[in-house]
Amino acid sequence: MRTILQKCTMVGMTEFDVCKLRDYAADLAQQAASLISTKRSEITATGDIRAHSQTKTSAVDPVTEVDTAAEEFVVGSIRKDRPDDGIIGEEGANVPSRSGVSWIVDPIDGTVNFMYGLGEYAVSLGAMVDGQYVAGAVINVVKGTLYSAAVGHGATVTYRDGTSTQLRCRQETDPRLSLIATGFGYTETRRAGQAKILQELLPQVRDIRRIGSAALDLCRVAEGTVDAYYEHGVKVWDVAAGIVIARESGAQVHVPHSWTSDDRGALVWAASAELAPAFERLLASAGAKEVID
Ligand code: LIP
Repeated sequence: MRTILQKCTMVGMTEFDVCKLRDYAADLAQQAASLISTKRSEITATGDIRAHSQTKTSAVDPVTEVDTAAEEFVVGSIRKDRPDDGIIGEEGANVPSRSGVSWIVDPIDGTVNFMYGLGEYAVSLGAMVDGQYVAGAVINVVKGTLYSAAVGHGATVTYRDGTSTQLRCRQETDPRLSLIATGFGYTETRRAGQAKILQELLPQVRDIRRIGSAALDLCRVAEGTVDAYYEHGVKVWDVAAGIVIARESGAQVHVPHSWTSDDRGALVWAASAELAPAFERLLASAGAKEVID
């Protein structure tokens, strides 16, 4: 199997370019976060943000004007700065790539938290080269905490005060002592299936955290504030950046072979190399390795 560098080189990229993709994603994510904060303040100063939202796959799957505006800003910036790159965005952006690089954009991951004013929502920008996740950035919009990574170059967290540190996942080995992040879908059928799995898992782990952003959940695995993460039915834009950040922190991240357009509830999970074998057995015993419709 060709290495990532070989793949990057095949499309005329160098190892250095992978870091440039990371840095571009980090800068653009910070700009988008600033836009989101400003727009949220403007809206909530005169009324309820729910009046500026619609729904997508179900009555509890929202999209706000700010999601759309943020994606338009990110797409416009990429089209101007990197016109040959492709773009796939949660809110509809779909631009083919001529350079071999494609950007996977979630303008607000954790939209329900954004609507309710819960401070756990993020901008997620991931870069794919030849179908491989190679770089990405995730910023917690409220806290200003920026996570970024480039394949082969580690993962870093930079705080609002400018301090930064390398990310290393925790190395817990026992699932019974592990704090597990997860999330739930937007349809009754999938939530019922997810509840059954949770009922099996909960007695066998330390505890569960459902925070509401897959992108930030993978960053929590990378920084060691949770030991593992699993979820069915997340979309590639939720996790494209978090996959690189978690992997570069030393975690294993398992994703579907391909995210098809149909909404199949495939499993994404992440854990440290030390925990992964036992956690995978636990997921399998709870029936979590199967797709949930
Ligand atoms: C969210 C995911 C989260 C999942 C939510 C939702 P969105 O993405 O990041 O993990 O549990 O149901 O799908 O919709 O806020 O971009």
